[in-house]
Amino acid sequence: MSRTSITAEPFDLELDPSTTALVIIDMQRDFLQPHGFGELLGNDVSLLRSAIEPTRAVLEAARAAGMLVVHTREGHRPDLTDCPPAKLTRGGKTFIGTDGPMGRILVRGEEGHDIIPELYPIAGEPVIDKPGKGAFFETDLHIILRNHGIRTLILCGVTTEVCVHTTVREGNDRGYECVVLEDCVGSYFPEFQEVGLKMIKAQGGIFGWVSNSEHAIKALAARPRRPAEEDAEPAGPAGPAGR
Ligand code: C5J
Repeated sequence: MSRTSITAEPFDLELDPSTTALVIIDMQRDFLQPHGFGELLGNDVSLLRSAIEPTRAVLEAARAAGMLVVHTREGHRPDLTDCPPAKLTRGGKTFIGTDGPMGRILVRGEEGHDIIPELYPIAGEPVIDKPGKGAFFETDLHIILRNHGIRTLILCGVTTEVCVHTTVREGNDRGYECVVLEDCVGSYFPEFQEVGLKMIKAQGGIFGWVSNSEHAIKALAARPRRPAEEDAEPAGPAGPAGR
């Protein structure tokens, strides 16, 4: 056990990097890239893209700390048999499975469904393909986390009030301590970003904690002192010889 502490709201959280996973939600081309599906719908993708660089920095810190890193993608089988009719034809319109600027919308294997190059997974990092908004629903995320002994989740990704929020709620109900990094999540709607984060940390942290990339990187870089290092401490008036 090598515990460290992350500065967070509503209060600082102790965590152990060996039992903490970085979970990066749906940083997919269609949601984030200019000329992708998100922009085609009239959204300002720069509101999401601002999360890329801080997330990349946290990803680097998590990899350096040897932490489990999990990526998720929202999408469906090419035959759409795993897409509920209510999702497929929401409001009488059909987007999922139709042709978009980067292939069929939210269909696995299509260019737009894949993760943006800046945050692309490396070997050994599980990629969870999820049919719903929450990363636990109809996926093997929970068993993967349990098999790694994970207790704490650090969350980044998009969108704050939809897939990040749903995953935090699911994770909290399953007993995980969930920390959302406010500069590493994004929404097409600034007011949803603001209130979405407030909702997580309200009432003493009803769903979890809110922190930021700087605090997360600091916590992950804090190397706890090993007993051998403490023995080597120079002896002064307050040192071992003076006690
Ligand atoms: C995600 C969405 N990833 N907004 N999906 O939040 O539909």
